[in-house]
Amino acid sequence: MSKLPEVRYWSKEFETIDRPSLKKLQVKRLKETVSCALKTSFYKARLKKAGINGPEDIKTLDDLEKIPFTTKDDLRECYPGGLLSVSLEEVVRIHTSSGTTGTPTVIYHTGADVDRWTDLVARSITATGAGRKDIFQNMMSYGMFTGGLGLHYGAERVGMTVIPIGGGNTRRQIQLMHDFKTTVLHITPSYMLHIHSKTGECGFSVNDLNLRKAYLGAEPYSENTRRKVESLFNIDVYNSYGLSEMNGPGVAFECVYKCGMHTWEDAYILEITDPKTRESLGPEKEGEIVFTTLTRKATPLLRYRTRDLAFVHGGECRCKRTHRRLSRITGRTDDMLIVNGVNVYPSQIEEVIMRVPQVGNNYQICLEKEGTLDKLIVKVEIYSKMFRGDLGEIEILKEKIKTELRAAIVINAVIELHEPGVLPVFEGKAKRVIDTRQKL
Ligand code: DLL
Repeated sequence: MSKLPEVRYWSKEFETIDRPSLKKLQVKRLKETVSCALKTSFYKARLKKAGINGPEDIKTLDDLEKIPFTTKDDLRECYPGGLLSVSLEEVVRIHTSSGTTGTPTVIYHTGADVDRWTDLVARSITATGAGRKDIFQNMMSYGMFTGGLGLHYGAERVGMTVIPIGGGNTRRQIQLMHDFKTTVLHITPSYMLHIHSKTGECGFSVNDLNLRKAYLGAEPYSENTRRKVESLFNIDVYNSYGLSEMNGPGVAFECVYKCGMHTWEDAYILEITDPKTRESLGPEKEGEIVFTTLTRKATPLLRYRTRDLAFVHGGECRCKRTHRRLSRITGRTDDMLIVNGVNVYPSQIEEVIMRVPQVGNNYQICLEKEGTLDKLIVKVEIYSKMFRGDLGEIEILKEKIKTELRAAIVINAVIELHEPGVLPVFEGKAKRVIDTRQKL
């Protein structure tokens, strides 16, 4: 791993813009966004009620507070065309969410919207030190999911050699990584760990690969998982955050210093708000991420509540970018589990199990009812050599994980240890939590 990272910029002027100028730019773009939004009946009614009839009602960033929040339910109610603010002829692309949890949400893009998104991705890739010499294997699925196409266009703009394989087909992935000497991967953390499990089976070791970096995102993962992937593959891992409502990937990305994700504030206004009081929070205080698009014309979104929880790092980054750094996503306002009255986030469980060296590449969190009580079962794959040794060691390991979990989450979990390959594998976003309690 590199010791003294070289700092490169894609659009230095914007990336290192001084904060007062950035704020001025944000006000200008917010006015334009409000104008755009007012073309939809949804925002026209919403903004009018809030006393905003035109861009002239936005004078400073403090005026943002007058704007009501937009929620996922609002987007669903507007499905399919209620938030489209240009004529359909101007639209070149549509992305929708999968709709597995209800009506899908839809985001329309004009050609210029896609172009600006591509530029943000190119900027993000360059911030990690990658460039024209890199071979980029994009293991995120293409299609309505934004992970595939989003990075694809940005990588091509940077001039990388792109392998657009998409998700799945693990053997072929590994073979291509080997044959084309892939240097950079884009992949979910869970699939990355699976790739590691399968590399040996395909007749390769990580030393046969030419991998240097991986962009991991699209699902939550802990700092311990980052470290684990870095040491398993001997590469640098960069966190990448985004959501389809804000285009997709390329909203916030780590630079070579890997100390939080620079959020591209010339394209998005970032707010951290208290999920209960809605009060705006300062640096280092965790709350819900709220975004306002600043450059998107086809589907402007104002103060969109992401339900993702994080905080903004204080201080400046050594790379000299002035865009604030978002912490790792610590959970979602809707993924908190309540186990016998105790609140716990899946990320807290992952943090503990992924620091145990014997733990392999997969785990699952199950919640069941036992009588009137909740039972938390943490199923963990461990390296198979453990099963060949003294079985007493397995019992000791179980106890160790149980004790460490209890110390972190104050819950007595049942620990199940499994051989590799037993738990379900996901080629896209992993489904880690199986909660059957409601069904009883
Ligand atoms: O997952 C966009 C994306 C693709 C981001 C590829 C990064 C890489 P959605 O399918 O709309 O879009 O899901 C967005 O995924 O609100 C978070 O809850 C979660 N998420 C995305 N990136 C991260 C991350 C894409 N780095 C939802 N860490 C978001 C934790 C993440 N959670």
